Amino acid sequence: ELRVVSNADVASPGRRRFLQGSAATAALSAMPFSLSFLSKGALAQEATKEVISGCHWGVFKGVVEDGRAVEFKPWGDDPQPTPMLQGVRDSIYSASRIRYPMVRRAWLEQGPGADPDGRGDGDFVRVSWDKAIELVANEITRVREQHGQQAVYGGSYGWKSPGKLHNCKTLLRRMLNLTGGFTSSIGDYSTGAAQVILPYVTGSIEVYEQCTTYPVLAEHTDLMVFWGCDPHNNSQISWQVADHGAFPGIEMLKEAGVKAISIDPLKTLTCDYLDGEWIAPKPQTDVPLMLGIAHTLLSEDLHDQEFLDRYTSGFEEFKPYLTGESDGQPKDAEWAAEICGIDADTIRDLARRFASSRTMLALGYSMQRQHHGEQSTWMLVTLACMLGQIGLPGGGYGLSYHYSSGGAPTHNSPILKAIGDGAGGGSGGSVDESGSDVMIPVARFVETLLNPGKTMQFNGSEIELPLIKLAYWAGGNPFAHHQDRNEMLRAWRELDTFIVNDFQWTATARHADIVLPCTTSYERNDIEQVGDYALSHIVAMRQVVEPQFEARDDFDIFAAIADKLGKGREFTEGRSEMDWIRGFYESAKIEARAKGMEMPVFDVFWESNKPLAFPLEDEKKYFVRHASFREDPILGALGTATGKFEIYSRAIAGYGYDDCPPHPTWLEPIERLDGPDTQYPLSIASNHPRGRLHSQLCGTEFRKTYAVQNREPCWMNPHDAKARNIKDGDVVRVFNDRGQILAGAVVTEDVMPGVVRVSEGGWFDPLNPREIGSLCCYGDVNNLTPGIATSKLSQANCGQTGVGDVEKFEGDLPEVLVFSQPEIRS
Ligand code: PGD
Ligand code: PGD
Ligand code: 6MO
Repeated sequence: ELRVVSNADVASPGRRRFLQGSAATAALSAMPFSLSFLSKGALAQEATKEVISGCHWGVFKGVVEDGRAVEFKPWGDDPQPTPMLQGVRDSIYSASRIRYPMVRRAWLEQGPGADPDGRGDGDFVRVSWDKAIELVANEITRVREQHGQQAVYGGSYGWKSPGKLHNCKTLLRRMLNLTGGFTSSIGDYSTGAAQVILPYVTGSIEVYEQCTTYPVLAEHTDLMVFWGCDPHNNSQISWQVADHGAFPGIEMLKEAGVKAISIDPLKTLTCDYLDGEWIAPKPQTDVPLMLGIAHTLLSEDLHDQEFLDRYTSGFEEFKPYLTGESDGQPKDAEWAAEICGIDADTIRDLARRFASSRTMLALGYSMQRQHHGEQSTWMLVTLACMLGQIGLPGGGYGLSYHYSSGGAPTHNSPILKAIGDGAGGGSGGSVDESGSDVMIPVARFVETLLNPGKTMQFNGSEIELPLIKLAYWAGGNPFAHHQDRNEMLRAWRELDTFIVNDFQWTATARHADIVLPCTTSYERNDIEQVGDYALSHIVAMRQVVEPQFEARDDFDIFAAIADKLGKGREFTEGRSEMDWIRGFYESAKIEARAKGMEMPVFDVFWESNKPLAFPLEDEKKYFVRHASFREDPILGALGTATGKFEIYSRAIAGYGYDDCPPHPTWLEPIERLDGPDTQYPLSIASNHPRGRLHSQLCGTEFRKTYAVQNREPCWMNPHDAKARNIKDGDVVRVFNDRGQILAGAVVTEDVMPGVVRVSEGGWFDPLNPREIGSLCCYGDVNNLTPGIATSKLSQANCGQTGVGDVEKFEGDLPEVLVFSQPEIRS
């Protein structure tokens, strides 16, 4: 392994042990120093080679034989490689690969906006790259001239590939910023509600911040509560290159004998691994469950009044709601039991165990991706405040244990810079100098298309929804990620033009007017850090194979468009791919030096074919979240208005939103299992898939490892299956008023009765693309979910809200076509 030389490591014997066995200096001096020509054409010509690279799924070596990647071998230091890596390799070669620039025939022949119902029917015409770039550039100009720059939407949300240069989302914004302006998006689909409410409650967004580390948990925690939180599934991937540090972390808990409880409608992988206690509430009823626990703490005097007095504000305003003094309904265990389906004794028992143990409440994101999703996160923090263990080793709450290996200790590493969006931001929103750019909450794009000119409340401000005529997506799959597919299809008809860069024929690409084929990150060079929190290494993402067919890098595509619009030089700054990568590395090298570490020169790093390791120091290894605040609530004050945890928010009270009251509150969602006005008998869980990253890899051979009759799996409890005469392996139709999909039944005790699970990310494959409401033949769950917002506060998505029913599919089984090339007549 290649490591930095740290002055501190050499000087201080206490820290030296982190380098033991690594032979840092030896590794460096043994490195063959070879300067090479690092251009694309210069890919080594040996018959077999192994090339280091990285992706959302981890660091790997691409084994290349005669120019073809035959295997992606996990890196030797990966503590838990994901089996998905084989699907990753296949994404280069899969049948769903986009080969050439394509334009929808009606759009090409009749112009923008022609035959909008025909989007998705596969009638594309192949064009040359020159033609495609010209069409795109001219259309951007036309829309800006006719409708204003805000009519161009470049908010393009999604899980594009990692890499500091080939960040297609940023590159799209860079091109649009430099050539005029556009409407952008704010927020994300992952934590849209939590990231807006948490700054009011804890003073920062928290959800993407480091948790108390696993070594601390292993030593101090008695009880680890995984509340809708499944690190063993969700940390298979990371936003940057995955380190998989959650796996050894969870193993430490197991070895230390930490007791685990999983509160989840599904039996999770983490619960299984830790042999945890499984408590299955009805989906979307966690707020009542938390309130029932809180009520027990209060009524049995198990809450920490001293903590509440010293470190929080607003408990006195919340208390009358909890006791029922304000609305006549005590939120006691009996009341909660009635709603969430967990019996009152269990609820009281949970309260007592939480209070008598060193308890860590680990919350996932699913519960805030629900109607009124702000409340569950707020209520969990409130519960942790009442328990009074925040800032103590192993106690309190953690909001990213399941995500990108939060809790895996952070190394002492510099931060790699990245290409900017042309407006001063690395990858964030766009603020045009003319000030005319608009940002809309990311999940409200469909609402915007349907309601131009409407005023929307958002986080204490008002937004006038712009008229959008052109949307450009790069690095996301809205026809997978957005809710209420049929409403979305209606909204899409308002667009004149939809342009997509991707490397695979997703439903999004199929619904585009202009499709530009890009490279996968295995066909270009880049650089990235390993671990979103761990930051353990810098890895060269070296090109594994040549670009396939006519694929081009997003960088080159956007540079060409910018050039057509007169800003080519500004876009590239005259720098090549390797110039940029070298530049990012060099500035990290300078930062590292300031931290007392010496990174090898770039060429040594690049040619080493190894990730560069950074040291881990005690202070960060044993990090305790909010310890400094607990130590000194004045000097370490939180970023909230009062500097304390806010159980009541004056700011939110001031907004006066009916769907987001000023303290955590149970609000009925539009629908839920056994809800008062709910029409359907089953709750639809749309968890993140075990065998994919959202929709990524659905088009690869890896699908065969989980698909049932080539359909997305639908997990059902035996009780619900039997009642519908459904057997394991049957094709079923899952439906509600919003839509209908086919899926393959998996009958399992791992899902509670009343809940079916169809993971998000299945590719949308309408039987008749021209018909809204048509049956989806593969199983895109977002045909069934509502497109509504969580609340006026955060306007986030409600992907994990939804009910429906399931029946055995008896008709002629339609073929799944979405994984092959669309019909091409050229
Ligand atoms: P991905 O499948 O990752 O889904 O939604 P997102 O759109 O991120 O899509 C990424 C796309 O980018 C893929 O089509 C991939 O091929 C493409 N891509 C990858 N690399 C590149 C590149 O270098 N260049 C270009 N041009 N394209 C590239 C995810 C979103 O879904 C998220 S984050 C969440 S948390 C939500 N979760 C749910 C949910 O829990 N339940 C429901 N019902 N719905 C959800 N939707 C959301
Ligand atoms: P989910 O799988 O949707 O993941 O992280 P998030 O935590 O949102 O849900 C986690 C758990 O919550 C599941 O076990 C689910 O059963 C449970 N759950 C659902 N509804 C409820 C409820 O009402 N109450 C309770 N108590 N539990 C509930 C998502 C995160 O994962 C994100 S945002 C992204 S972008 C990444 N996506 C993927 C991915 O697509 N695939 C994998 N393998 N890993 C990922 N990691 C990341
Ligand atoms: Mo997400």
